[in-house]
Amino acid sequence: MAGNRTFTMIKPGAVKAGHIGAILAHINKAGFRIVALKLTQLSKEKAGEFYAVHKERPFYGELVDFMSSGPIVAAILEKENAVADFRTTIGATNPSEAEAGTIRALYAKSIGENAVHGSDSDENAAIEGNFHFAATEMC
Ligand code: FUP
Repeated sequence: MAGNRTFTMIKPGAVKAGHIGAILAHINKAGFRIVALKLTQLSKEKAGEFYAVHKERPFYGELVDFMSSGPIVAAILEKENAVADFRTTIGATNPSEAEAGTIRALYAKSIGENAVHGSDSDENAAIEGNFHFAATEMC
């Protein structure tokens, strides 16, 4: 994974709103290659595990409820400088602060329901990608 891969999820709100196709097209146009891709639904337990780093934060319960509320799309993406470039492509966590034209500015409803996840480090990209995909599912 050394620096050229990141992990993303299209979150339940954006899936329910019918934005899977537009968001994947946006990701491809931004220069990312899709290495792994699946439509799935997280159990509360799995969502809690994925966001365990936020366990003590006041929004943790709502975050886990939201992330397990419906289908998500999980994907591993490849591009030079993938983690930082993808965070630029998605914009700030709070969509009201996200730069115009970013995925969150275009498709997020609120800071809690912010359309997509993007890994924040190479280390977490590898951990999160392995959380969702077996090696045989990475192409
Ligand atoms: P990001 O790395 O941009 O996804 O943001 P964080 O890791 O800080 O937060 C992870 C998720 O927690 C966000 F996508 C949404 C949720 N969150 C809130 O609901 N409220 C907050 O104040 C911060 C984060």
